Amino acid sequence: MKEKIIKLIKNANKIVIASHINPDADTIGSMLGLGDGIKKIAKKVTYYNPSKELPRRFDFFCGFTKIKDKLPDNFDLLICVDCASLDRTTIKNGDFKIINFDHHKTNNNFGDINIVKENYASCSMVIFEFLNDSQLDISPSCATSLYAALVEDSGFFKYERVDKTTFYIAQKLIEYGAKPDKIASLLTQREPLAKYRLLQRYLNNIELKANATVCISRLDLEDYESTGASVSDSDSFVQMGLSLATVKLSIFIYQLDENRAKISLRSKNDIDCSVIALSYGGGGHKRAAGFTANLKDIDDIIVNILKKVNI
Ligand SMILES: [Mn+2]
Repeated sequence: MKEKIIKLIKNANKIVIASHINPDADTIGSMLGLGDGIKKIAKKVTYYNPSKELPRRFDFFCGFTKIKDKLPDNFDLLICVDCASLDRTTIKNGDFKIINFDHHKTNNNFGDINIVKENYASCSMVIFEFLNDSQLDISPSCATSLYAALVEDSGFFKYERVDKTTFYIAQKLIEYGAKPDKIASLLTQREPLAKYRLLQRYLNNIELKANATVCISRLDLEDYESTGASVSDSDSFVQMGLSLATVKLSIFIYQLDENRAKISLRSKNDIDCSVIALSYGGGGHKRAAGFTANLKDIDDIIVNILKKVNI
């Protein structure tokens, strides 16, 4: 399989590496780390992300400024990273081969070649393994992007899929030049005040339901506008709801535009967020998942989720 991928990369005239909409550190770090790793064997690589705005926190990843929100007119190979389905990239099928590197259990194997490791805590671990096993160069900047992706997607080694392989790959990335203290500081200690103004509102809006086992909070467009914060500033808030002692499911609803909101889910114990998200057309992992819905349907959806989880 790896040889086949190397051959496809070497033979392609134009390669697009694509990351998912509403990007997180894992999709951006996997994309840029992979691009850096294959630069000696690839003719031309374009980094693609469909979002208009990228989180500034990732600006230390190698190649961050080269990410485009437009596709080249033509390309013969598409490599998707951290995408459970092709529509996460917003790219439609076309006259090109697709390689799919991922770690989502909900991945629908949309590629011509699929390397999906659902036991891995991050997609960047899948990318590391591919580069390492193929004897491709892993530069310090490549290791930095892959390590940053790994620590952020694993909640700094806190989440369920963290195991000895996670630490083994983290160790290898440190050997290749990733600096854990610097990366942690760059990821977590450059927050804008607007984010904390928005967090005040998130905390104020918290409601506990179902015997305080479900935490629900909601932010509207007005909250983002009046604090000056962006949607990506609230990415981590849902996790705070889950930090409460009695809470087993944290639900965070945030408005995307006039008609739609995103519902983000995090869980402890046996609640499978990906099953809930899938039933509303979204996806994700057991402990972390999400979906988009019409504003007018939100209240009914919440009632239904509360019925379903049964805690
Ligand atoms: Mn991921």
